[in-house]
Amino acid sequence: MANLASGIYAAGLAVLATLAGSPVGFAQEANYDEAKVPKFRLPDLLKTESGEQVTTPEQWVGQRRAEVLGLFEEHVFGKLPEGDFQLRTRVRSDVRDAIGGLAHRREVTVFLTADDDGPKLELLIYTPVGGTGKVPAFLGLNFNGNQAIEADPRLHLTESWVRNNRELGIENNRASEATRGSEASRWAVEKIVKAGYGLVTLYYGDIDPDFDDGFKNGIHAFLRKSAGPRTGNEGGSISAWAWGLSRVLDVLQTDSEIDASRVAVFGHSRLGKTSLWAGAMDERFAMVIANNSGCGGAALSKRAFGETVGRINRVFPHWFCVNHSKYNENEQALPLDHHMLVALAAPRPVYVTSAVEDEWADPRGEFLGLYYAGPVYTLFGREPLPSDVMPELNQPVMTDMAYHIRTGKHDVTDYDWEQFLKFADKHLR
Ligand code: GTR
Repeated sequence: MANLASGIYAAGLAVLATLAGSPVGFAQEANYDEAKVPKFRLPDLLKTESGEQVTTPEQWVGQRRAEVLGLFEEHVFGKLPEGDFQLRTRVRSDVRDAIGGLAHRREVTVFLTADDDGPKLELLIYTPVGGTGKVPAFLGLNFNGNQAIEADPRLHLTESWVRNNRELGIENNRASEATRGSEASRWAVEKIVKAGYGLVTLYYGDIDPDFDDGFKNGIHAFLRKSAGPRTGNEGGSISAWAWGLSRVLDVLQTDSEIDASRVAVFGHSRLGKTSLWAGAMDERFAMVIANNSGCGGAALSKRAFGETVGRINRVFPHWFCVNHSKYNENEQALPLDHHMLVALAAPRPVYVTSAVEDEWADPRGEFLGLYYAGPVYTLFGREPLPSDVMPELNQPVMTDMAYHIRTGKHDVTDYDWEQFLKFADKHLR
């Protein structure tokens, strides 16, 4: 579904361009010159707020980790109320002939309350046919509804709000039949089940529609105590999407085919920012994968290359907490940087990717965000990245941390999935 997804990406860029006055204005404003990256100093990951040096895993687990998590709650993503939810599931469909007979495919509705008309999430679950025992799995949000994963008319067409996309006949925020299979190229279902893994996905708009409505809809309406405008450190959409991923993991705890203790949380782009945040907040995720996650994801904010904090907050005011905009054109004042977000995955295996044509996401910044999380892995006796030199194109490095930069544009490709599967074979088997 390269087309539709890149359509969304391009739409984001178009809004940016409009805000900047013209596409030319936009292009001129973003910095793509290494020589113009400001001098920056990363906060010390291993120094506690009271100035103590962290030298043991116990100090990280007992103190520093919570401090770092607190910084991201306060200054970046915000915090959401725990929520008073009651999870119930109902199977919508169950077939064993999906993906040319390779996959057992289930559609499962997850209700968050006792009320069928209340908030709900629609899961799409693939597991290998003929498997013995529970399998490890990938869990990731999708951009267009579950029907976009495969062009199978039996899949339920999402009823949630979707972005207008004339190219796919979406005029009025209702998904059209034309969206069936439109995201298929981003989900290597066949490779995944053939390798013996499950795949669980759901539409991110089921959790929170991706537009700024003042937080009246989605899970915010259910979780928030007040209906007024958000303030300070109240969680935005990324926190909501991450919250939803944890609810899916709750449900998977009782699944008969998936081993919930071996679930990798995966996401692309805004959903890669989300997978990092979900993995940070919920340590039950066994592995964290952030594909082309860019600004607000693995990329260092203080590098100010490609997308900046000011840009992202202006175009997507609902993604982060209100406090995050204090750092618009002021990244050096951030009391954190995104190596600290990646470090919250430690000691679990973590995979960050870039695409060479995705300069907007700052490939080098993504690599360094991962690299500088290394000391926490070392603390746990895990193997960090071997060097601060970026690997060559299409030459993944995999220790307990993994990185690759591949040919091509902002996207998820079969190549990416082949590497995730190798990494998972190393760590989830
Ligand atoms: C862009 C945004 C990026 C990235 C992308 C996406 O418009 O600037 O940070 O999140 O959207 O999610 O597709």
